[in-house]
Amino acid sequence: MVLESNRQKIAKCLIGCGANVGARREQLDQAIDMLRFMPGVQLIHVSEFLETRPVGGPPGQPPYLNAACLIETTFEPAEVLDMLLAVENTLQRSREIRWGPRTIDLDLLIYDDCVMKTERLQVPHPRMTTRRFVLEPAAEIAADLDHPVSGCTIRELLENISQRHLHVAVVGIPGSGAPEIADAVADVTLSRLIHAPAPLPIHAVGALSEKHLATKKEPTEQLLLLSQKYADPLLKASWPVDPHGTVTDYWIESIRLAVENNPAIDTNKQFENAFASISQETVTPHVILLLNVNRQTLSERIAYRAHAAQQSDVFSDLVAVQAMTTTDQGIATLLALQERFIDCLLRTQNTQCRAKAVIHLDSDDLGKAALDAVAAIEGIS
Ligand code: A4P
Ligand code: MG
Repeated sequence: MVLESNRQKIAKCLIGCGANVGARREQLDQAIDMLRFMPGVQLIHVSEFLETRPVGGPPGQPPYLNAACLIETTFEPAEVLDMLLAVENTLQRSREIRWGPRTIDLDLLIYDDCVMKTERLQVPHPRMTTRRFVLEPAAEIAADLDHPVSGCTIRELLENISQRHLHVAVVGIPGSGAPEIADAVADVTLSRLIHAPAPLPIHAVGALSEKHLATKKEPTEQLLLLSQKYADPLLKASWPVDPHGTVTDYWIESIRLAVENNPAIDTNKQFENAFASISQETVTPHVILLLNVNRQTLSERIAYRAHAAQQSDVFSDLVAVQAMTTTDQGIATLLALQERFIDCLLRTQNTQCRAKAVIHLDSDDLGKAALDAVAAIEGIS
């Protein structure tokens, strides 16, 4: 029977462990011993314990001891989470502040090739790809283990965040707050900041009449000029080697995604080929911070900023779309593009032009999104 054979299936899981209050080493040892003697679990490897700087959470926290374990288990993912929570509870873990000090924290990082998201469990762990305190111990015991979303091994993920000059791209539709989040990350990390050289080519089909559709199509040459402008600061040939990094509030592939399936924009094989050769010359971002905004916030934000956008270039990403986005059709066009970003970055295995580390951030509250973005990038050092 299906149920029976599911139960017999043995899954390989990577578990992340951390502690930053109390007798950290003893607490980690106790947690690992509980896993060792858990029925249905076989403990395969345990990494060394690594002292790390706290990432995110309230300031002034003591340093962490972090470790990773590789287990084999017949438990389903939700059962593994229950087991980890039970071990945490036994070790008196209290939950007062998000990312606050803790006697023990056990995270399910990877469960075979499972990709899932429910209210209480997301696998692979959504923040692991930019966390050195996770990847270093994990690489020690499971360097060749695959991370199912990125299509990379743990070793490759660690190498990715160990580049000397990192490129972090903040990606989102106009109105998602990409310029603001990029500013915040560049500020904190002392990185070079590059704003999009021009707005994305976005037109709502409904906002243009049939007659306009024929005359207003963005010609291939225009799109290629724009693509070249996006590419110029990111050329591999002149990529810096200093350790401060570059933050951009755009991603060159956004142009391709913005024009794809949009009948208001004229693309053809010639465009696709020429675009591919421009894009190939650029550095693929090492990390993408992918912003997600909901319909309500997007409408309010655009309406509120429409006036300001005319007065200054602070919201320059919105100037070009402001006329169309006040319509429902305009908002729908932007949200459809947001879906294509998510599809391209999180749901497909197309890793050629895609960052190895993609962190999904909810940008309805820009203050919180900025804190989460900064924490994701601080986790790299
Ligand atoms: N949850 C969802 N997915 C998972 C998963 N894959 N593994 C839910 C474990 N839990 C998962 O977690 C909150 C809820 O997340 C759980 O009840 C579960 O249903 P929590 O452990 O209660 O709270 P938390 O850990 O404060 O929140 P969060 O967002 O899980 O934090 P993280 O991402 O675990 O980060 N700095 C250093 N140097 N070392 C660290 O170990 N850890 C954190 C915590 C922050 N900074 C750190 C470290
Ligand atoms: Mg946790």
